[in-house]
Amino acid sequence: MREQIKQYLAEIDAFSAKTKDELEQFRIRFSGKKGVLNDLFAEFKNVAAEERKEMGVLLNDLKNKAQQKIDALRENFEAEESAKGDDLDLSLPVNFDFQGSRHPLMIIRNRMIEIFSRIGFTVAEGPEIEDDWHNFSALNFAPEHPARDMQDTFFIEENPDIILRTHTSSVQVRVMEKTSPPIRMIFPGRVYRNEAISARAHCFFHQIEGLYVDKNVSFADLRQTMLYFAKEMFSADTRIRLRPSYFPFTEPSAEMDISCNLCGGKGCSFCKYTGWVEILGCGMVNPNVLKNCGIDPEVYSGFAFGMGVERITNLVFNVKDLRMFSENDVRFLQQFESAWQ
Ligand code: 2U9
Repeated sequence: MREQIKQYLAEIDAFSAKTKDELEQFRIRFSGKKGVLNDLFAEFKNVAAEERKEMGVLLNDLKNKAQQKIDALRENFEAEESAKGDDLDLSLPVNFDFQGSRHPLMIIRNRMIEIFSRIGFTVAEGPEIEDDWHNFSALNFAPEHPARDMQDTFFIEENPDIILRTHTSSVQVRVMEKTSPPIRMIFPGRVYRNEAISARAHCFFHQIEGLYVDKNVSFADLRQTMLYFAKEMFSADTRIRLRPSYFPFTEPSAEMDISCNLCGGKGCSFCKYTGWVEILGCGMVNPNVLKNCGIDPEVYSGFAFGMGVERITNLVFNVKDLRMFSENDVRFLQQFESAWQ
């Protein structure tokens, strides 16, 4: 028996299987019901008492070696199959539970970009951390303007001031400093203001601003571009109205209302019975700003506009509380993508 075990150990040691079938044959030969191991254990009953201990150890060692060989070869085959992708079942149904949805602000932002891109506006982005020049000084803000105050703006460093941008106008300055007209671009991005958080205000929001600088750009071009945007964004029968306003970076400046898209201009609680809803600010780029950015105001003129993506999204989707946009509640977020398409 000792000699037999020795031969089997050598056989196990030398064995390797090219196919799973060969491995199965090997398993049956050693571990099967009528296999080598069962035969040897049956014989073990007849071993003389003085040899039993030694034979028991040898027999158990043989049994372990056979099992180890089988396990190792089986693992090799499994690893090979998984590398080939044979265990990938492409017919399994997709798990829809974990599908996300586009954020309502991004749905509206993309729609706005699409509308302006149809009339030749391209997109530019810039840094959220800005210096005083690009956020305030180049834009003709007076030295004592309240927006420069820590109460209104988030400061990262003082003297020289490094801040979180309060509008994307700083990107317009950066573009104008290194591009000569014609410039026809829109500027989407997140902006920050130091405000107490409520249903109507947050410490950050999203803007899209626009800029068109060329020879002979007029207020009529501004008005017609804004009318086109309002009709495409809301509905073809939307009307606009421009009210005089003031911004340091535009002159003349205006605030723009659209006819209320809930009551069609007749008057309702949404438009506070005026028939009009404010959506954006705009104006002709102040000549001082053109000069600050290295563009000759005697040769070129331009219009600019700015609007809050949250405000437009509220109007389109009738969202009442601004805070919903940053709470990450999927029950809120998942309502919009399918409603829009
Ligand atoms: C440059 C020159 C002019 C961008 C403009 C507005 C008017 C405006 C507000 C709307 C709501 C900001 O999001 S909001 O709070 N914006 O009213 N923005 S004109 O004018 C520029 C910008 C850059 C170089």
